[in-house]
This record gives sequence, C-alpha cells and structure tokens, in this order.
Amino acid sequence: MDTAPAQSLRSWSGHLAGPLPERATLPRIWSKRFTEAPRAPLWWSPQSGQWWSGERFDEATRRAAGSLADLGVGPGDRLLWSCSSSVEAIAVHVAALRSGVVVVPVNPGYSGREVRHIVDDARPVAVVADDPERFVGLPGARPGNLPPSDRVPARWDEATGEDPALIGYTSGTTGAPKGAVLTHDNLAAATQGLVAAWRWTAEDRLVHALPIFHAHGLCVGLYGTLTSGASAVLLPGFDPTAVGEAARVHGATMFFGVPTMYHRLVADRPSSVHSWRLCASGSAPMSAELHRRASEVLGTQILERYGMTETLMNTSNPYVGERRAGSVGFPLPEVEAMVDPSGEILVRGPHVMAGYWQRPAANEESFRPDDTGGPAWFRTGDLGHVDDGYLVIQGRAKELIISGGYNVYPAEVEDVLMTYPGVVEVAVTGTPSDEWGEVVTAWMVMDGDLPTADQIAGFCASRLAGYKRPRLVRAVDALPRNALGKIVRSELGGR
Ligand code: MCA
Ligand code: AMP
Repeated sequence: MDTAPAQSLRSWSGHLAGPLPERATLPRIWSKRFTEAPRAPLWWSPQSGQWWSGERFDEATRRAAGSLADLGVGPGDRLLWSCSSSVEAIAVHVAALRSGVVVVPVNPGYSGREVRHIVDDARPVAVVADDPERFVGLPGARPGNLPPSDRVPARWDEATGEDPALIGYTSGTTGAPKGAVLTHDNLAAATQGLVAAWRWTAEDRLVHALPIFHAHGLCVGLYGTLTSGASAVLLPGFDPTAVGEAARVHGATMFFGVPTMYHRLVADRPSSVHSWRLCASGSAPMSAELHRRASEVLGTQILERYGMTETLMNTSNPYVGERRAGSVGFPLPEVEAMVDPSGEILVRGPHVMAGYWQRPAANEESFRPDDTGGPAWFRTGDLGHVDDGYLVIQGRAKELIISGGYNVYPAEVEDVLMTYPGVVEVAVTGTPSDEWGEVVTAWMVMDGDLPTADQIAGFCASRLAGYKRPRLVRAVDALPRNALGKIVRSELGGR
C-alpha cells in the first residue's frame, strides 16, 4: 500500500496486482469470452431453473440483434430498454451494444409522465420492455417475445471506443432528468478497472439482486460478470432469504448491494452462514454501524465504493488493504479525483461520460476546465474530504434524496404535489432512516386539511414511481426562505 500526504488521495495503483489489460470495447471482450470458454456457465435463470452457458447466450444475442434490426433499429439509433431482470432482457441489451445501437435504460416502474419525458428527450426508434404497450407510437416487443429473424445485423462487435453505447437518465446536479451519454470507451475503462481492482476472475459467482436498469446492477453487476469470465445467479428482486439460499446452492463468492439491502441482510441474519469473497456496497452512504454489523454477519469486511451514472465507478476501498467504514476509498484505476477548495469532489478519466445528451448548458456547468491545461474535471455535486489518503463523502451540494439507493429529486416531487387540491406551497426533504438511508418527506402549506400519507400516495400513484412518493407528510404554516426567496430545506428538519 502506498502512503500519501494527509490531504491527497492514495493512488489507484495501490489497487492492482498487475498491469491493467489492454483496452478493448466490451462487445469485443465478451465475444472473445464466448468463443474461448463457450461452455462456461454465465447466468443462472430462476425463471427457467437453468444455467445459460456463454455459447447459448451468444446465440441468443445474435438472434435478438436480428430482431432489433427488423424493428428498424440500426447503429447509432436509440433503443429504449425498460426491463426487469431476466436472461432474455440482458440478451437484448448485449445484442444492442454488439450492433452499435445506443441503449436507454428506463425503470419499468416509472409512471407515464416519467416515461414521456425520457421518450421526448431521447427520441428512441423502438422499445423493448416488460410492458411495450405503454409506449404508444413506438415499435416494440417484450424481451422474451421478439419476433424471430434470420437477419444478420449490419455491424457486429464493430463499435469503436468513441461511439455512444448507453444513455443513462439522471438529474445531475440540477434540473429535470438528463441523459448521460456513455461511450464504449467509458464502459470499457470503468469495467476493466473495476474487474482488476476487485480481483474479479472466472472463478467468481455473483448473486445479482439489483435492478438491471441502473448503473449499479447493469454496469457493475452485469458488465463485470461478462468481462471477468465469471457467472451470476440472477434474482428477480432482492429478498434476504433468497440471497442466502442462492449463495449456498450455487456456491457464490460475491454480493453487491445498496445499504438498505445490507440492513435487511443483517436483520434477517441468514441461518446458513456463507463465506463470501467480496461484498461491495454503494449508491448511497453506509453508516459505520451498518458497516460493522454487515461485515460481522456476512463474514467479510464490506467494501464500499462510490459511483455515479455520469462516471460509473470513481473510487473504491482497496481489495487488499484496509477497508474503512465511512470512507469510499481512493480512485479506481485510471481515475483522478480531487476535492476542490469549496469541498466539491471532482473527477476525470476515461470513465467520465462524453456529456449530457443535447444539453450544452448543463455540460458547460458540469465540467470545469483545468487551470494547468489538462482535461476538464467533472463536478460530482458531492461534498467530501480526504482523510489519510481515503475519500470521505460528507454530503451533497446537489439537492438529492437517496432512498434505498434510488435517487429522488425534491423539485420533481414538489412539482407533482403542487397540483394537489388546496396546496399553497410545498417542499420535499429527506428524513434520516436506518433502513432506507433517507425517506421522502413532504412539508405542506395547505389551504384546508393536511392530506394523509395514504392520500398523497394515491395521488402520486399515476404520476411518480413508487420510491419517489412521500412517506411522511407534515403541515407547516409557511416554508422557511432566505433573503433571495429560496426555500431553506435544512430548516425543515431531515437534512
Ligand atoms: C421500493 N420502494 C421504495 C424503494 N424501493 N420506497 C422508497 N425507496 C426505495 N428505494 C417502495 C415500492 O414502490 C413499494 O411501494 C414498496 O416500497 C415496496 O417495498 P419493498 O417490497 O420493501 O421494496 P423492495 O421492492 O424490496 O425494494 C427495496 C430495494 C430497492 C430492494 C432496496 O429499493 C432496490 O432495489 N434499490 C436499489 C436501487 C439501485 O439499484 N440504485 C442504484 C442507482 P408501494 O407499495 O407504495 O408501491 S445509483 C447508481 O447506479 C450509481 C452509479 C451507484 O453508485 O451505484
Ligand atoms: P446516480 O446519479 O443515480 O448515479 O447517483 C449517484 C449519486 O449517488 C452520487 O453522486 C452520490 O451522491 C451517491 N452515491 C453513490 N455511491 C455512494 C456512496 N458509496 N456513498 C455516498 N453516496 C454515494
């Protein structure tokens, strides 16, 4: 382990056992794996109760690519992909990347309003979704039900590093959801770096219980499994008992989750103690207490890491060396990170997105030129400090609530609540919670009676995804404002 002065971060080279592999696009790396180890198990499908080998999955991606071409999706086109976890859904995703199609993942739990914003902004040419009928006007299919095709895609495993691969919707530091455009190089740099840092090998087996439409489950869980030659047990959702059972039955070595999942694993205390090689946590802060208890219950020191949709993984605690509770470690391979004088965490490197989709103003705001003429820094909107070479996240400059690892933007929830009858003013904050990290709380100035949490949930049902609905509803006479008239959320309680 290298040492570093108190205020600079330790070097990413401290993560590695050897040199980084040569950079290649993920489709090329994956196709090599399918050819070199065709029979190696890749995915356990609980739906069919079977292991899928690399060879079988490779064939499924070729078939799906032909069907996508039939749907009219070609290289550079956007495909909306809104699926819960299944091998068929992953085959469509991989088929798209191998064909040079740009995937736009969308939470299948989004309301019509949330989906419309993304469709209008990304302008996809087709959709593959659990529920394609919702996307009126777009040609579409269910992942397991694509019309069969013998067509050979125009391009196959030929995307270059600069080609866009993925557009992940996120709000960044401000405003309505924007598409973070990640290139093939971004995906490859992030995945190859993480695989090397976490010593991920073909011997590993992941219990995958995360949603596949966010970077954590998709770019860490699925891409890492495909890239390292490893295998994964795909669970349709998170359930602590099912995780323990899957680990025992399939001899799993790894688990990745958000702190809420670790909270539930600790509460459940699986009776059959399983020995894990690596349990990683991210997407939201993990308290030192949960870190200690989860490490004890799972029999391995939890490794916390820090990422974002726009950058994929930025920093990680070391695989070999001290994993510090309350810290997110130091930069991953090829990543540079620093804390600027205002306390904001800045990052740069080959993993950072090309920019927001068609948002020049947001790009201007989010990238800060380097004083010495080096590459620009991406502003994370997170606040931190360096402690003995380890990065500690202290809070957020951006107005963001993280509930169970899902991001909730107060302004979006406020806009919806303002249309509730009798609302004069409303502000939304996050109230600390042991289980969820934060729970969404609405502070309402009413002309009339305060609605109950159930009434608010009913009202939001068709307008907001479930995790964005306020759980707590509080009445206030007026919202606290500063001299400029801006709401001071910190005075409302919660954060
Ligand atoms: C579900 N509900 C929630 C949440 N999840 N409410 C608040 N916060 C949540 N996170 C709601 C449902 O809408 C439903 O409400 C009710 O809670 C169901 O409860 P339950 O069955 O307990 O929930 P669950 O289905 O078990 O989900 C809990 C969960 C899930 C497994 C922790 O939230 C989850 O998978 N979180 C992971 C999110 C994630 O992948 N984040 C990564 C993004 P109702 O009954 O009213 O409908 S960040 C990222 O990718 C960056 C790069 C990074 O660093 O990783
Ligand atoms: P998203 O935009 O959905 O990718 O969420 C990214 C945000 O999640 C980051 O900017 C952080 O605020 C937060 N985040 C991710 N990992 C961690 C972590 N380990 N600790 C604290 N916050 C985290």
